[in-house]
Amino acid sequence: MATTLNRINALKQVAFRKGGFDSFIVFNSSNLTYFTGFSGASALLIPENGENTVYVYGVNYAQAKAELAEVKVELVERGENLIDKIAKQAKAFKIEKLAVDSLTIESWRALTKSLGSEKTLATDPNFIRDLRKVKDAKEIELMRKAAELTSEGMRAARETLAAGMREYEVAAEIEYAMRKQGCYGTAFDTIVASGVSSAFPHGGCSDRKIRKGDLVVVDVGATYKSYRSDMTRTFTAGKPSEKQEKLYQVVKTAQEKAFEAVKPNVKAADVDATARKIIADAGYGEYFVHNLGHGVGLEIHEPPTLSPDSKDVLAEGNVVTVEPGVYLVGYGGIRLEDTLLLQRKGAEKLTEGQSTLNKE
Ligand SMILES: [Mn+2]
Repeated sequence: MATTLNRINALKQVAFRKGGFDSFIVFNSSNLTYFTGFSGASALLIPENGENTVYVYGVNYAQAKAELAEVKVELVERGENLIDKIAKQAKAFKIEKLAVDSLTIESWRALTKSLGSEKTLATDPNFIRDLRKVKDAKEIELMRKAAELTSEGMRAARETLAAGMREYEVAAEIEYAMRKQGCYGTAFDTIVASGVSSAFPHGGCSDRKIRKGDLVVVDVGATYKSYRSDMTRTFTAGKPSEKQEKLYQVVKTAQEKAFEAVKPNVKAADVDATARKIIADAGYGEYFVHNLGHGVGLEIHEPPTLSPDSKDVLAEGNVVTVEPGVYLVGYGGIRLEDTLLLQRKGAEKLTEGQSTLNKE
């Protein structure tokens, strides 16, 4: 696979040509997975002149040698210091102006000291963030699969959820269904939040017994080969009340209008505003207490952000969630969420599933 070199070259293009750097060190684990497809790397040194080098500790060395064909694999031996080792290599490559994606303060200090004062060290001005926002064909294929598995999980929730069950039992059914279909893990801790807990956007999943008449927020995500997906539905245990149906329609309309607004070249803040206005006009503006959505990929929350203060402009290849919600503390909450892929003309829903409050 030439994926690693393609992505490294894309970074070189912006970081070296536009940014004026002559090398880049990747430390962030999602970024390392993005460039290498391997989750056990500790650092990746990308010099303008020299070999791209991945640093791994002994525990991951054999796997790195087996899986990484496009970069040099360097073993960090017992007793060796990773930062010193990289600095030494950087000097050998005659590196002058280095960018890093993320580093602890301690490591930053150590690297600065190791490199010496004549070298320039700077943080990535969002080069990788911007690359990762636009998914390539390979990523889209994996995200489709992750979304399909997520939809399977939601289907299981719809089929099994009933009054008398405990929240964790519903979560178990969801995760079992996704696992059976081939998911690699959950993208985040499954949320099954019933009754008063449904009014907390991150209500979690407890041993609470679901009662008749409860609103139940189910937020599910599957991971497939490191790529994630995100989906939420809200159900009632038993027949919904008039108030529940009314609230649900507000959130559903907000989501549908946001779907129509999600397009390339549109400001993410404007999509947020579209959904927020519908909820505000219905009188629930103050109860929509979070952003409309977020990017998804190797991480469950990544750029672009669909929020009132977002500076992002949406583009073809973005994968984002649209998830309006209304939360009435002491009563219950409703959220609807799907993961969308931005195509040239509009958004395609990657997660698929019925959207009704009443399960029957
Ligand atoms: Mn989400």
